[in-house]
Amino acid sequence: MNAKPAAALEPDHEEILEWIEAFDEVIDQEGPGQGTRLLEALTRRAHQSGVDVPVHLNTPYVNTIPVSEEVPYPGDRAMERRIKSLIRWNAMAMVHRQNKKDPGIGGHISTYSSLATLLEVGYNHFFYANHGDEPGDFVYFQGHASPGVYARAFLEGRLTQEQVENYRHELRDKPGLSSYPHPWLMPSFWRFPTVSMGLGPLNAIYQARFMRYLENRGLIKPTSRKVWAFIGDGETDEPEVLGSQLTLAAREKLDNLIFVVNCNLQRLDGPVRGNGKIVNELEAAFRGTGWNVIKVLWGSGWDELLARDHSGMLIKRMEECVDGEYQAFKAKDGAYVRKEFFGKYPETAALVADWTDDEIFHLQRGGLDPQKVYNAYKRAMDHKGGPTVILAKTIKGYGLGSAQARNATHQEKKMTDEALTAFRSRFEIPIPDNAAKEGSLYRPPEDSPEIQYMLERRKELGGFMPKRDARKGVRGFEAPSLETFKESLEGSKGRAVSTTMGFVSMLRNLMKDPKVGKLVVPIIPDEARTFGMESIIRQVGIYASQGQLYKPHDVDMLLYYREAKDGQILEEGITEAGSMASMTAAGTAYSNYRVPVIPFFTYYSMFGFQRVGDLIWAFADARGKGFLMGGTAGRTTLLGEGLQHQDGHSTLVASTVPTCATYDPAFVYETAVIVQDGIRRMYQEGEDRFYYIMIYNEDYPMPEMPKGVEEGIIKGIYKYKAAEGKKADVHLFGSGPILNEALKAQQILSEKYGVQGDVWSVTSYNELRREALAIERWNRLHPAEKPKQPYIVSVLEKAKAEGPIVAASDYMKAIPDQLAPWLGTRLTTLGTDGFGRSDNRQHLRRHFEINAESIATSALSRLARDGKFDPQKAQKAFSDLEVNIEKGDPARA
Ligand SMILES: Cc1ncc(C[n+]2csc(CCOP(=O)(O)OP(=O)(O)O)c2C)c(N)n1
Ligand SMILES: [Mg+2]
Repeated sequence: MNAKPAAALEPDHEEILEWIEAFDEVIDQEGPGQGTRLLEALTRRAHQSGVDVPVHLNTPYVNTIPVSEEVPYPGDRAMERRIKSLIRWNAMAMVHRQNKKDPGIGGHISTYSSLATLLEVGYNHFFYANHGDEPGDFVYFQGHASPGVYARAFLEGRLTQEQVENYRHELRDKPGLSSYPHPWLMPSFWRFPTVSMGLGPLNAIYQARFMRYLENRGLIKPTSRKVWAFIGDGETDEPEVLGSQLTLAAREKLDNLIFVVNCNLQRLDGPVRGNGKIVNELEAAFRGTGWNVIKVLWGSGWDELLARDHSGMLIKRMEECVDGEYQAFKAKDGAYVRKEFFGKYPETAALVADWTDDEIFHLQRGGLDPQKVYNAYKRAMDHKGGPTVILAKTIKGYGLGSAQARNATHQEKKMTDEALTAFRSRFEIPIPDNAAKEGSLYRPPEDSPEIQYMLERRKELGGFMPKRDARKGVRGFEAPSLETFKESLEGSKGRAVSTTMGFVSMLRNLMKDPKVGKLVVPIIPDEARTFGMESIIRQVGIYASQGQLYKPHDVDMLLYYREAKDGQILEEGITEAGSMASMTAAGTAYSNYRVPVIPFFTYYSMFGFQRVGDLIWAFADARGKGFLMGGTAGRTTLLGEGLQHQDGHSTLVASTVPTCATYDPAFVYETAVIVQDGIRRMYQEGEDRFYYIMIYNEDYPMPEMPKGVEEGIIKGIYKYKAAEGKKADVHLFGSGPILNEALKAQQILSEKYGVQGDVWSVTSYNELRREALAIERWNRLHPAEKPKQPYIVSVLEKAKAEGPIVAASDYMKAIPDQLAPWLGTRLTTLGTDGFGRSDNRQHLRRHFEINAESIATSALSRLARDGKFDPQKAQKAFSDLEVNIEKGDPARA
């Protein structure tokens, strides 16, 4: 035991020194365990005596693992260094040559240069592609480090020279590698899209949690596989990283989760915390939430200096320097470090007095020292009962000569000839000057010791990584037939119900299905009661890894709050981001676990696409499947709640996601047809798509499904109610509950104005548009051939539907406007553009001009303009039907 460091901090305090000596004695004689007990007892005593106990979440600014506890490195250090150098070269060369060839094409060299050791130790010793018959680990890579991941795969022989040389040239005859991890673009390679900062760590936490869910529900065998997430230190500023999910990981005791934060102290523009220390901030945040924190700050060269630091001044100096200084130490040289770091105190200066400047400069950061990194990983692997974060201090742009640790390092993409040859020499790449200057790739022969070592290590660890199972469907999966949804197709027999209630009953029945029932994963962010899902809670229980440790107060009631270890519902609490991360883990399980679970994430539609849109985009990239259920949908159907809650636009945002099929059904049977077909297409046919389906809370009688409408429901439109006995003068398109307004308008028009209208249910403008665009494209590319007809055109033609069309929905006018290219001037759209208001449905629909009266007057107005109706009568209809023509435009109100 060494009491001296404390002496440095408390030089004149005899009493404190005596206490420390006594404490040291206890530890010497009875061991560290007794030391902990003593401190705990003292803390308790202090609390009892009203003495303030300072809360310190930071430990000294040194490595968490003392040298005495380190184990020796198991690999061939020299060989691994050599391999790492080869990867460094190829990663850098790949980016450099591309930018030389195609200026501005981009790519990053400095992130990987800081991360190389952290990844290589993992690749050589920790990342299992599979454990015997068990599946392997999941690794979330820092997106900007992808050149390093590619360079390794190139050396392993997994990627061809051509692919690498076409890095960021994906659209060439021989397509190259994608910029970042994108399963959409490289489906057999990347599993997890991470490059939108913050999403990787969030998804990793929920992935680790979902792994436990699958185990506890008996859907996979318990596994020792780990989830590794590599995160930038700058990235930790994203709320998704240090948000509430950190406590979830600790609460759920996720010892299958390891975060590695690459603390290179820099982000894009400059230092992450120039005036402070990012490691200390993160240590406090993670320790405060109950994570196991392992700091890897100093390389082995420092061990000897720390051992000789009898004055404690070296640790003091380490503590007091801020990150801006640490960055400068690595941007400058040994003389600078001697002067500015060691030179501050005579004691520290003396420690390196007989060292050369070079020796000082080569004192390494912990995250670049394989010995230190190996020990941290090993300890993380062995840790039980909770997640681990490794805070590894590195250097941004390590080895890039004059670009190392500069503020502009992140944007470095090209190097000068001198820098290239220097890099080549430093990392001992056996290529001549001219090849180095060109940034030529270099792969040693297949039988070289380097390649053989790499291959042997990966063989030992079960194969290559990253790797994604790109098989489409899951063999043997059979979607439930429409018959399974019988109850939903039969209508409500006159009872007024909402499409949300109908959906909940459907879900309940689906979960009873002997085949797919257990695969359903309902996900809810604290809105189960809003959606009337209490019965499901009782039926299948809420997933709780610890079971239910209390007797719920409502246990005597039929629908009590049931939590269970094998509960099926993921009740996420108030976190749409966390819920979407669960959705992502579940929606990609068909590939990651080969278990085709079917998630239904049901939430307030307003808090989906606009709140967690980026997560949804990444979900699509990851080829996620499943159902997003937009609850309390519609700007006027959700009454009372007002501007922040009433959603009239999420379907528009949803239309921007290429694999998302958006539906706005009016009746429960429509929802059933869409869900059944969705399950078949996604899981049986293996289509890469997911669904966004609106569900509303307005009650009305649900009709029985008419015959022969299935195709129309799925494609997006069918005639629901024809004009009685006569040919229609107008066509009224309605979606969701606004279909009822169209039906009322049909009646008004016929009864009061002798105008006949057909009513159509449009379940998806977006699907209709997509199909039409695809047809248009074909027509455009084949001018000499007979043009094909989009579905929307052929449906109307077949029905001989002529005359104006008035389309109304509870969403923005831009939704039906999507069909304007094919419906031309026939189309009048009514929608809910503008901010919502708190009021009841009647007033809201009048305000947004989508009520029956507005639809009817729009039809008359349009007929009048076409010369098919008397304009004066049309004008009068507005006052007769109380449609105020003087009020302001709701779009701007
Ligand atoms: C959500 C999001 N915002 C901004 C960016 C742009 N961006 C790319 S890298 C980067 C800096 C990353 O710094 P850090 O996380 O410290 O990683 P490093 O490269 O230093 O390892 C930024 C801001 C992004 N990719 N995603
Ligand atoms: Mg950084």
